[in-house]
Amino acid sequence: MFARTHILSRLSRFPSNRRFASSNPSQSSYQVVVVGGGTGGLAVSSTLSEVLGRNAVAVIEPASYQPLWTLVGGGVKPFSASSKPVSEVMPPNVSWIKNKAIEVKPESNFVVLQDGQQIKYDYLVVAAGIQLNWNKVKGLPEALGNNGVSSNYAEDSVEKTWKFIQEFKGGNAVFTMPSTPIKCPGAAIKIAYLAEDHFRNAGVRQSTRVIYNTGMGKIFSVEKYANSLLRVAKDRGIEVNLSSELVEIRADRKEAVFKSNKTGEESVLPYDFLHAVPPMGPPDFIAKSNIGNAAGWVDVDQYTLQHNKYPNIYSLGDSSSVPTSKTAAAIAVQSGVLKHNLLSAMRGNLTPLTAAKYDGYCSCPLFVGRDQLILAEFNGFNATPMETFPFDQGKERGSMYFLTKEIIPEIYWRGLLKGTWVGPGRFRSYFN
Ligand code: UQ1
Repeated sequence: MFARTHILSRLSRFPSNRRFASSNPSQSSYQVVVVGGGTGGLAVSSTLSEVLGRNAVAVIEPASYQPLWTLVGGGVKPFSASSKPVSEVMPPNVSWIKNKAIEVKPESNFVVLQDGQQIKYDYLVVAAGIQLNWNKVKGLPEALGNNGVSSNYAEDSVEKTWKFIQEFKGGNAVFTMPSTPIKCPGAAIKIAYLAEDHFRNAGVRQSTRVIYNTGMGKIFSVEKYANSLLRVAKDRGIEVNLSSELVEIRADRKEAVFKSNKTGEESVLPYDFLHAVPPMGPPDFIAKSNIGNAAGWVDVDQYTLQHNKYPNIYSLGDSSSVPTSKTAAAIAVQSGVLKHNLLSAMRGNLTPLTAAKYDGYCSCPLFVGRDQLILAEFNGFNATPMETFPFDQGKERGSMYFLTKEIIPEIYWRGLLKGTWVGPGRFRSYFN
């Protein structure tokens, strides 16, 4: 719920930040440095910069961030609705360092930028997102955007998805999902449902095979929604193949090569349209900085989001080791927890008793057709449903489609990025 007043009520307890007050653009020391100006970085820095004042909080972010791409690729929203320049979403009190963090020195409390500059911090928040590893699929980087191959995960091919879907004349429409964690794990299959819906309306469905090949062993991590997705796939004649990982695209022959994650066997599938979701992984600088776990994600306590080794480091969102799905809804709840705990730590008052704890909440709005959506909400720690509304959210509904298409984008831009939306927990308590 909207937490601004809650957090700002503590404002007066903070000493003003005179130590760092400076308009010097080459300032190289901040109370809080946030690596990443995506959803998590902005949600946290909005509030912290308001509480701590000017020149206290820096955000290191080289590029822009665009959510909503399933809807762009599916022809539901224009690209312009999905993207805003970073300058427009950066909180006013934040010092925006338009550069890339290449290493953190956790023993010395500074971040190294690409140009060699060092930025010192008292507290560090890592919200660096997830890395798209296009090169891990042979032929994919070259194929992307041409001859029926697209991805909603690439800025320069997301609009091609919709173009290719519209131009599709029948044949094999293939949708892929890797076996790695990905951001927005429903995205790979949502676009299959949206495309299938369009093929039906365009009169090409009968001459089309719609094939969803996922490297994962399940269609969805939560059984309730997995069953819903399988039911819809069956009704709509979408072929679902599990443990089937895209390993190569031979664009010249319009062939995709899949490898079974069970037997290791490879098979070739001709395609007329292919939507690829690339393998993803943690940003490389985390392992290099020795702040990651064995898999390379920032090693934090899954409840408090505080680093397991360095107490002045926190992390949320896709780059953290928190073992839940990588969704914006999860970031909303995590951002509330992180801000509470970081501000408590700054006051010298973070203890097991005062710490806020992330409850594992995640949500995936699963489009299954032009006006039907299954709003999956669940505890990512134990894969059980955690639904907000007093009806069965395993069923596809027009109301949930409307909520996701029209209301959640407003919550995202005006609430989450401004630091005031920390998830629907209060509504859930009210309805249930
Ligand atoms: C949510 O809070 C959120 O973050 C803004 C999303 O990301 C875009 C979501 O998709 C969802 C479903 C929620 C949860 C919100 C409600 C109203 C159930």
